[in-house]
Amino acid sequence: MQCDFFLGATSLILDGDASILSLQQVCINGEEISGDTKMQVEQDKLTIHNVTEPAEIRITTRFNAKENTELAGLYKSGDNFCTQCEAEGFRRITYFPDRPDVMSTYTTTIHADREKFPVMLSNGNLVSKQKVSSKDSSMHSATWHDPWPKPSYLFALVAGNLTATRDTFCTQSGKNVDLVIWTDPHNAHLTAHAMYSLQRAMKWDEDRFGLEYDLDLFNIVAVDDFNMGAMENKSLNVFNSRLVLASPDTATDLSYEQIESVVGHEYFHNWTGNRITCRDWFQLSLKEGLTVFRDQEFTMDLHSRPVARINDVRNLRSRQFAEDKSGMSHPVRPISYEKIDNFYTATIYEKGAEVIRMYYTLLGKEKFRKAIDLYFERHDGQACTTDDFFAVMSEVSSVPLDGFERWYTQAGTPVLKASSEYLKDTQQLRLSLQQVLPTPPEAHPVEHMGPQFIPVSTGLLDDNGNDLPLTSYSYQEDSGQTITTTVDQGTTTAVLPFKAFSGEFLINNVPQKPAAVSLLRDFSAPVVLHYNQTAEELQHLAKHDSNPFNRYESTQKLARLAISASYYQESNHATTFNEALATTHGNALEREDNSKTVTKLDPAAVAQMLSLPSIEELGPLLIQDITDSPKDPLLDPLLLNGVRTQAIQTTAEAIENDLLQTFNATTEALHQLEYEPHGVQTGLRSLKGQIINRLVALDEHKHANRAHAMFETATNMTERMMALTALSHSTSNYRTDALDQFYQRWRTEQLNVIAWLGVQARSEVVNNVSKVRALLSHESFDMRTPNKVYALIGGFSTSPANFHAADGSGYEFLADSVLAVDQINPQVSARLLGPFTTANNYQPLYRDGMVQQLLRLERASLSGNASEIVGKALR
Ligand code: BAL
Ligand code: ZN
Repeated sequence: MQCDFFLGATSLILDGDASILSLQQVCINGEEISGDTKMQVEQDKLTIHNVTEPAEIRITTRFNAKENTELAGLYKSGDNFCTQCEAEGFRRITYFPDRPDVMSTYTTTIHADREKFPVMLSNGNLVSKQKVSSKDSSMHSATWHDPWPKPSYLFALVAGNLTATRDTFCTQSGKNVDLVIWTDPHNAHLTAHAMYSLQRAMKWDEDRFGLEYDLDLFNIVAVDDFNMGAMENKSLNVFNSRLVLASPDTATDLSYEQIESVVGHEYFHNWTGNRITCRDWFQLSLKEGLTVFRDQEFTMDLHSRPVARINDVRNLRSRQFAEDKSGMSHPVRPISYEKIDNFYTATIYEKGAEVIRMYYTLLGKEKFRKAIDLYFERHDGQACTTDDFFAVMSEVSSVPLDGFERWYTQAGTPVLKASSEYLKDTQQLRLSLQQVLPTPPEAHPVEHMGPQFIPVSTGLLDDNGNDLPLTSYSYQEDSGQTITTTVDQGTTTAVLPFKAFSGEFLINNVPQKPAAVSLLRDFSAPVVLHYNQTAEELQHLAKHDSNPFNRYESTQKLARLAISASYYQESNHATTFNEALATTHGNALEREDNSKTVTKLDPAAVAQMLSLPSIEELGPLLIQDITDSPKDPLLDPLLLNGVRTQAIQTTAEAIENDLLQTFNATTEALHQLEYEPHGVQTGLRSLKGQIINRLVALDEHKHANRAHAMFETATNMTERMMALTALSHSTSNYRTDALDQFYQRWRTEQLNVIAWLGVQARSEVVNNVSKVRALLSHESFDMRTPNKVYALIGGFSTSPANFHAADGSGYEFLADSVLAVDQINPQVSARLLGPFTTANNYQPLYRDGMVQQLLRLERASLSGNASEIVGKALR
């Protein structure tokens, strides 16, 4: 490997991990050096003394890639070699200044056995490939050169017996790019969707952002053993095979959607990440938040914008809001870390994307594009910071962005408290807002925290459900001066720029008292909204709001209120909200008379409206919802799970006939269609899946046979898995039969086996822990394969009934598993620990059970990755 970098000091300090590397030789300008006066090797670095510029430094290291079970650096997946260098894997290959701001050009030569490793890849362009010259040698070599300077975390190398699926893409300037997807030979037939997704991503980035690909070749390699989802190495993306391979029999609709989104995400990194990278790892969200925003927009432009937005917000609430309420709470730009691998979090990614979306909301589509253009013009080829990004946005924005930068520096989810009053005399609606920031970690004393800039997208509905036109709004500044802002004619949604701890907006020229106020449309800021609304107002919004996100949100709020009233034994409220929820669900299922469509609304949106908030979503929202209340804020997860299940059953009972009718209608409609992983049929399947779950949860004796029939007649993985999931929570014999059938039929397909492990792990059947423990020894399970570990052990922790079992058996299982996995792969064991980081949110019975296991883990000699999470969970 050849790399150019500048030496700034006489002692050159290079990162390196001596737990894997064995240093063989160091030569400077062709002369070998040795001895303590010339160099020192320590556990994490190599120091070479008295180096004068310019110098050629040649370092030879040895390591055993086969035993590299951490899957960081160069390792073996099956019979193939591959690399993962982000964040600090390159130092497990050789000694190097392994930081994102050291940009170098790389020339890589690979030598390998010709038969075992016919394919040898690295970044950039293939310069030469040849047999090793001696006559009977079985070796060959390949040299690659990447002309673009890049940090070491983007380096990649792959060698193995791989099959290529090839296609091309003609860029906007007429350049032909070769596209290749490399897989194990038996999987080559599963790459069509990934290839099509790549082509669509390349086109979309040109159309939407004017960004063209900058090399002649783009490779994707699918590997089975991978810690993350995928990696954006320059021109040689390496992917977890579950995010490349797909056929109707091995992938669900959701997998198809994820493949498209992640292929897009990694491709989009070529500009937001590779061409402009991060100055240091504290800036990780600069590339990840922005690239998630870009992949979200890609999905929205290709499919349904509201459905995609709802999915993104559900994901944010269940993962990132929960993280904010945990020992892992950190700002989008973290203040400290022990292991950067632990900070590839929902806060960096998903909250980071919300921060970008708020710029987008405030600037508008055109100005946002102008600002992004300026970002590329000014910073192409540089290693940058979130401050650089903020600077270009501020420069282009017509709204002053003061207070916005606190989204990067202050941890936690703000609570936005709202109240409204109609002022008949002046024909105004007064909207009073207050933001309450969470109690910060020590690094941010309360007195140093300032208000965050919250864009509040607002609309008003009349009695018939129509939007009232908006003309202007007024706001009284701290100085006492009132500013009136006119909104564009015909506008029915105004983005109110709320930047204070408290303030009042007056919406002018409102001729009548609105029947309902629609706040935070499209979820215009990542906050928890407290706004008192009656069941009638929420039902009105659920039925009529012109903003589909808020139609969904109103049903979710009814569900949250129903569940929280039952949880706190407020039976009158519980009855009111449960009834309102059932009516809303019934309304959502309405179909047009004489219409061929299954539902009036998009079936995908109906499925979302019918789904109740998950326990992960409910937990932090429930805690937040009662902050003003004298009630105990510590959660009882089993009680919460129980009342949630009850709400599912009560509402399903009230609309059982509607559910059955729609179930039959979706079955019939789907029967007419040949499987495609997109379009209206995916919505129909998701509605069908939602309904079968509700029915089996309502009465398994009555409905498990229906789920079993759905399983047996399914012609695709989506419906098969939906039926299997519904059955997995039941105790009926149909469950065992379906699971057995599934395994027998699909045991040779790794992706199906992983799904099979996961569905059993997530089951809510009581005492499932023993079944899951048994699966650890099943022939299909392998502790060294992250996908299997995440499915079985990670999946188990998402089952509230079993993870939080009152006897502590769930917590013990997780701790036992972490101890075992940590010996093999610390990045994976650290991720498994996530559920323990919320220990302090629970009532003593549960918290103490988790703490007992955390203390047990603390006493064991864990990896640095796992210890950091244990420490944070205990603080
Ligand atoms: N950079 C790590 C994988 C990803 O976010 O694309
Ligand atoms: Zn990324």
